Order: sequence, then C-alpha cells, then structure tokens
Amino acid sequence: MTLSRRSLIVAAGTTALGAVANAQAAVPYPQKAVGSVRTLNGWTLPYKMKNGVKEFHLVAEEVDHEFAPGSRAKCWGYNGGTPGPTIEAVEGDRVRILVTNRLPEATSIHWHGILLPSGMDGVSGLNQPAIDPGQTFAYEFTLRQHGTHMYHPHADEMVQMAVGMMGLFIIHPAGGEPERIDRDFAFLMHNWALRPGTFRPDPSVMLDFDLWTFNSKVFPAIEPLVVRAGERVRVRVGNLSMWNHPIHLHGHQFEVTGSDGGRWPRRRWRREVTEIVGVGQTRDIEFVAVPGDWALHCHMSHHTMNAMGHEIPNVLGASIAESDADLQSLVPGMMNMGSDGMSAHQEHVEIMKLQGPDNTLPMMTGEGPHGALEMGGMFTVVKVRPGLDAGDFRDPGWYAAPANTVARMISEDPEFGAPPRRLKS
Ligand SMILES: [Cu+2]
Repeated sequence: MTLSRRSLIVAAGTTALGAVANAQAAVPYPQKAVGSVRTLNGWTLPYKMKNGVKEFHLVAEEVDHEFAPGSRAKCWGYNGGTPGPTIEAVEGDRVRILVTNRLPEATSIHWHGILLPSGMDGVSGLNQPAIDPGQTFAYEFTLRQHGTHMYHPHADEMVQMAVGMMGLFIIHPAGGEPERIDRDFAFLMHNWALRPGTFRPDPSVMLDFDLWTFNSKVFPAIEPLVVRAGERVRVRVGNLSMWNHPIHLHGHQFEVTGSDGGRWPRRRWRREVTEIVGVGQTRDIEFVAVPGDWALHCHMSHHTMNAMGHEIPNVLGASIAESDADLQSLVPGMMNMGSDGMSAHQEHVEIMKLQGPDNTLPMMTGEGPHGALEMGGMFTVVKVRPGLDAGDFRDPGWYAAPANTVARMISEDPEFGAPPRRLKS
C-alpha cells in the first residue's frame, strides 16, 4: 500500500530529473516510478508481475562508466551501469530474479543479508553452479524481512566487485512505515584503483585506492540530496568497499534507525553525527531537515580526495624555492607543491590549467558560492530548502543564508587581538 502511494509521488517528481542532471550530476538512466527510494545517480529496476511473482531481470555486463567528467573506465556492472539498479520490493513478496551473464567469465549473485533457501544464496560452487557466459539463471524466494540490503557476485568476487558489480536490494515493511518518511535516499560506497592514465580499475589493489565513490560517482558528480525543510529524511548507506567509512552529516543530529537487520525498535535508535558503516554492512539514518547547505561525507579525509599518489615525500614546512629553481633547469616548468599545504593544488589545476595525467581527476576540486571546496571522492551536499514540492529533487542552487548568519572577515592583521596561548613547556 505504502509503496504504491509513494510511487505516485515519485512519478510526479521524475519529470524534474532532467534539470537535476544538467545542474550537477549526469544521471545515467531515468529513475523509474517503480519504488519510493531515490538511489543517488541511479534508478530502481522495474519488474513484471507473473502469476503473483515479481519478476526482475538483471544482466551482468561490461559498462562504460564515468566517475565524474574527466574520468571514465571500462567497468563491470548490471543493466548498463555500476552500481546495478536498485531492487525494491515489499516484505511478503515472492520475487524471481533472472540473471543473464554477458561477462567473459562465470558469475553468480549473492543476495547479501536476505533470508532465503540455501540454494538461492548465490555462492557459486557451494549453493549453485556458476552462471557461465551466455547463461541465464533464475533465483526465486519469498521476502520474509524488511531493510536495506545489497547484492553482489560470489564468483571471482575479488575481481568482479573491484570493477563495479554491486547493487542495493531494499525491502519495504509489509505494514508500511511506522514513522512517516518523506524522502528516502540510498547509496552504496565503493573504492577503485584506477591508476592515472588507465581505463581499467585494478582488482589486485587491496587498500591504496584512487577513487572513493557513492554509487560509483565522485564529488562533484554525486547528486545533491534535495530536501524540503522539516521533512523526515532517511539515508540508506551500504558499504561494499574495502574500507570502513565514518559517514558524517553536518547541521543535524541524526538517528541510526536500522541496518541489514531491518528497522530497529525505537529503544535501539542512537543519536549520532557520524556513523561508521563497516565493510559489508548497511545503516539507515534519519533526521528532520534543517534549512541550509549541509555537507554529507566520509570522515576519512583521504576518502574525500580524488586520485593522488600517497608515496610522496613530505615537504610541508620545507623551503623549496631554491631547489625548485635548480630543478627547473633540469625539468622545465616543474613545480613543487605542499610546502605551505596542498590547497594550491586546485588552483594549479583550475586556474593555471596545469595538466595532470590523461583520464585522471584533480585530487581536490569543486566551486561553492564562497570559493573552492577542495573536495573530491565521498562528498556531497544535503540541500534543504523551505517550500519545495513533494518529489521535487531539482538542484535548487546554493543556499541564500539569512543576514548575519555567515562567518565573516573582521581583520586582516595577523597580530589582531590577544588570543590566549598555552605556555611553552
Ligand atoms: Cu571513507
């Protein structure tokens, strides 16, 4: 019941989607009005009703993917994209999921966190034969739970997940939501070793990644979470990367209300501003939206950067002007960076137009209403505005802060004032 009512609301909002795509992120596929969840930069997979069974069809295949303008790769995914489309269904549904393998090697799908017969669990060799290239398998089971779940291969999974094969599987509660949810967002976190100048993510890398993504996108291509002030918002976050990610929201205390284990009873809700979403876990957070532009990001500070080398000498505080002059006689145009911090990087790339390697994003980028954001990777903005229509997800632009509510410069003298300092020991 809830699902179909919400479907109408979402349907009303989909006409606005083109505008969102132009304003910030390229939304690769139209979101279908088949569910109530807004998958950031993604879509929900439509189904066909066949004799009381909801039949979905996933196709595992190679996809041409863009992380953000300036960075593309050959990835593997489902139905034309990475992550695959979100599957939405309702507790009690009987679902049949056809899986066609158009990859060059065998695959399978594990329905991560979903209670089902052992033979449907998708571990190739253990629960079923692998799905060979060209074959289609059918999975069928009845949903006996609700919550935020995921799907991914369980055949050569190190490679197949490293190159993008994953998706969300969201099950709505049978009786509707106990607490009204006005906007329901979802994203999956992942990491990629897309070395500068290359076009294939390297599956052999274990920890040192170049790109940190929400739904396989990096800032500034991750779409904003657009919300009307006062609405109750849920954000569902899943992690199929190789790191744990502390997800931090500005401007709100949210409640952690659920996980792969479904919506938690109220007495288990926790009030937080940062929630670690561990590898292989999902978390649902909820909050009542406060007007403003609020950062939503991973708090591992390297995870809000795009491609960078990590094995570099530390020149912070070094005097490099002289050695720069010497080096420039050997390498014309060569310039060191980092002796005064790294924020000059964005300036070098965007103002001085210094060229990086092919197919490689600058480490930090993004322009806000007050200057450079110096961000990348797992970073986006929750844009809360009064008076939006239900289902209107169009990017409203930057927040117009009320008078006298923006931090401002009051002196340009470094000796200004008499701030207390601790005594030298
Ligand atoms: Cu992180």
